[in-house]
Amino acid sequence: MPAEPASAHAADNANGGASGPLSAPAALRIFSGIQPTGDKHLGNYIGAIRQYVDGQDRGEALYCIVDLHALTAAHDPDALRRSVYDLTALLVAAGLDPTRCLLFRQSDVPEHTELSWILCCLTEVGRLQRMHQFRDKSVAQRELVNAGVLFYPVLQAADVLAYRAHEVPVGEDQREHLELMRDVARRFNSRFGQGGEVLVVPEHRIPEVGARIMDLQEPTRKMSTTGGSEEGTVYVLDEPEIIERKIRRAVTDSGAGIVRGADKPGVSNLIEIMAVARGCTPEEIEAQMASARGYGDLKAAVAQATVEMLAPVRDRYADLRADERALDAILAAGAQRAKAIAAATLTDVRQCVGVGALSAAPSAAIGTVGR
Ligand code: AQP
Repeated sequence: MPAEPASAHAADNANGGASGPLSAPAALRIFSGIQPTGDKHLGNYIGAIRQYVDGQDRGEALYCIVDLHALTAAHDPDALRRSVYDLTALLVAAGLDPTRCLLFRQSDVPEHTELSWILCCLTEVGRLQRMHQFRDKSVAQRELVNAGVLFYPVLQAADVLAYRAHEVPVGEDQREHLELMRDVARRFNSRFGQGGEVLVVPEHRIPEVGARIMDLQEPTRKMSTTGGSEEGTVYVLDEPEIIERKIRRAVTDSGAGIVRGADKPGVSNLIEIMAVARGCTPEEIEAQMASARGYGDLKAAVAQATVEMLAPVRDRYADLRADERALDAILAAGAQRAKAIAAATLTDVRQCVGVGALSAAPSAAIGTVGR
């Protein structure tokens, strides 16, 4: 299913990015982060994880388990460590291949937090306060809205910018954060780049179908780790019978037509899920379902397609999760290689902003204007 590349750069590279070993120079560098919180759901899978797998064939792909972002919510330290293993196993089970991508833990590369502080000093507090996610989470965390929730998008910007990534595969809910990231990169370059592009201004890559999978019980709100309904959230590792039950009980709309529409959020959501699971367009699903007897038939077909899509992930997960040493080895190797890239960016960034020792040989990314 094609995704929406944000610009000509991403589109030009969509089929021409280097694949294969990471030692090859990157025509297209792809980066995305994912939180090790809660159980990953169908929205995460369709909006993000599926795109990660696809990215391995399109460019130099780096994927980061953002455990530092997870600290913005109340958490148990041991559970957080376990969740990093859970997510590593899930991502590998879903098709990430550590020989074709770089998979690592955010906290293993301290350059992220250093860059985050520098970028904080270029970001208006007012803009952070107006971000949708901040407003939603600060309502949800009424007792203690920690500063990490406010600065969350700045750390996210640092994650991506530290790698000079060109493209960021995400779901629709991250569009606003990507815009902030782009503005911060532009501001850094115009203030400190001396005419060069020290930080690459990245493009989002949002799937055309499945960018915003909705809660099955409340189809006007997105399927979500926090705040969603249990019955309306399909988890990637749910048993087939559970998936079938949740989809069978999905809230649908008045009228019997199996077509998408603004007044049919429940049916539209089911059609989109099925289109992704079957690898065809929503229009094709509407045509296939034209002779269906009603929503019952639609739900049965969506349930079957979803179970079939997720079954291979579920089948591989248990064995992968059982071997924590192997998961550690994947994360350690990923972090080592990620650190080499991020450290080079940070050398330039320090040089530009005037902190740390003066570097004898400035990188080509730093412009010559004004020198
Ligand atoms: N409903 C969704 N549809 C499509 N894509 C989605 N994503 C999240 N929800 C949907 C995408 O999943 C990626 C990982 O997001 P994350 O690291 O923020 O993980 P999360 O906390 O598990 O995501 P949630 O479910 O969005 O949590 P809440 O709502 O509690 O904050 C991102 O690329 C995101 O776009």
